[in-house]
Amino acid sequence: MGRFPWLAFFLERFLRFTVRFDMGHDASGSGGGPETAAPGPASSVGGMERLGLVGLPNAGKSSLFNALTGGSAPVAAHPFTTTESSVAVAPIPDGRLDALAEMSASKKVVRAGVEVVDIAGLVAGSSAGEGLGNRFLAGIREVDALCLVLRAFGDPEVPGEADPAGALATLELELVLADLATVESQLDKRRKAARADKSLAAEVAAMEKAQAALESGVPLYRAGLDPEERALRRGLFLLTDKPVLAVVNVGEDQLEAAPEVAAPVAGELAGHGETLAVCVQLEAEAARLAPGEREELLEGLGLGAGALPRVAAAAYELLGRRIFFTTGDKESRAWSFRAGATAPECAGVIHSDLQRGFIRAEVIHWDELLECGSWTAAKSGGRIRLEGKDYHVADGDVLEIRFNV
Ligand SMILES: Nc1nc2c(ncn2[C@@H]2O[C@H](COP(=O)(O)OP(=O)(O)OP(=O)(O)O)[C@@H](O)[C@H]2O)c(=O)[nH]1
Ligand SMILES: [Mg+2]
Repeated sequence: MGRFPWLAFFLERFLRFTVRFDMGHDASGSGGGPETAAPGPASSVGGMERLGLVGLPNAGKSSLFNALTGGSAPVAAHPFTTTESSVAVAPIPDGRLDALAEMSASKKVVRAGVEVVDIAGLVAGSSAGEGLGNRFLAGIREVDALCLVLRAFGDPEVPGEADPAGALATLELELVLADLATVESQLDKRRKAARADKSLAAEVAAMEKAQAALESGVPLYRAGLDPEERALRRGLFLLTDKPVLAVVNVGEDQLEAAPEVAAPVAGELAGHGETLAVCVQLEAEAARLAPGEREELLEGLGLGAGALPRVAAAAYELLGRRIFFTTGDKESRAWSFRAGATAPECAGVIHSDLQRGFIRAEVIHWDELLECGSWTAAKSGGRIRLEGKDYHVADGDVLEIRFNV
């Protein structure tokens, strides 16, 4: 069995690879600390991607960051409380992982996570140096997707406007201006280079399309551009060339009318990004409570499991991430992988040896496994499929990897 006979023994004995996809419909939000999936570059199959919180000062970005990650970024009722980005991992609440852990009587539960970055606030004119100036640029450049935090709550103690659609327009204008400056500074150079090297023509065309959209004030995430061409602009690190979602931060007094309050933003972003209405303050307070009390508070307010599982799930969907599980008596674990990955690639998220020595995957849908009650019962009932190297791991699959190194 190669260099790691103990590993093979361990895996044979304990690991059941369970692959599934869950958008958190029944997410409980309970249990599990801010544990992380395997770290790695964002472009890799198993790497963790970053969601950046972007908004005007006092929109509630740091409050949302703390609620999602259990972090302690400073929150205060004055603008520009946040001057440097903070990064932390938000665990993805996952009811199905909990169910698998219960089935396996796992001693430990490890959730998948998404990295969240709390970025300094933007103001009108930021792209030209107002407020904290260009500081936001670097923060936004290094994330894979944007979460626009838009303030709808009114509070005389907290300076700033309660105008989510207006905030969206202000933010988008600053991001567009910053992107336009980037494109314009590069386009002539690339055009010249393309005269000598014809293979650069497609890149120049992709830049020109971006320039046209930006000049008409449209952020690239809603310009209807060809997704394939995004890759050609990657080197420009454009701020609006990333997927987006919006969180409209509603006040406690707006909870009942939340859909109407968020409607103007939802209308603007329709077809380009999801809009979620969230009372960030309430969620942040609930997140600080012990699990039992948290559910009681949220359910008492008619908020079900709260909005954080929805935000985390929307971020996951936006980033094109999926989750697979390992489950056994030692631990049940959710692992993150890039949508469309094959069974060997997913095996490699756990350990490179599993990818290298991949033989086949035994596959069952996660809820079928639960129905069977155990892997052994599923197997003896003939419910397990055999899949090879080309198998694309599908939402809701359960796998056991056979390998030999
Ligand atoms: N009433 C009310 N206050 C809120 C809500 N969300 C945030 N706040 C308050 O608004 C103030 C600003 O919140 P932060 O989370 O610091 O906002 P921020 O967007 O990080 O602000 P900067 O870092 O200055 O850009 C704090 O006093 C929060 O307690 C809300 O839903 N309702
Ligand atoms: Mg802040």
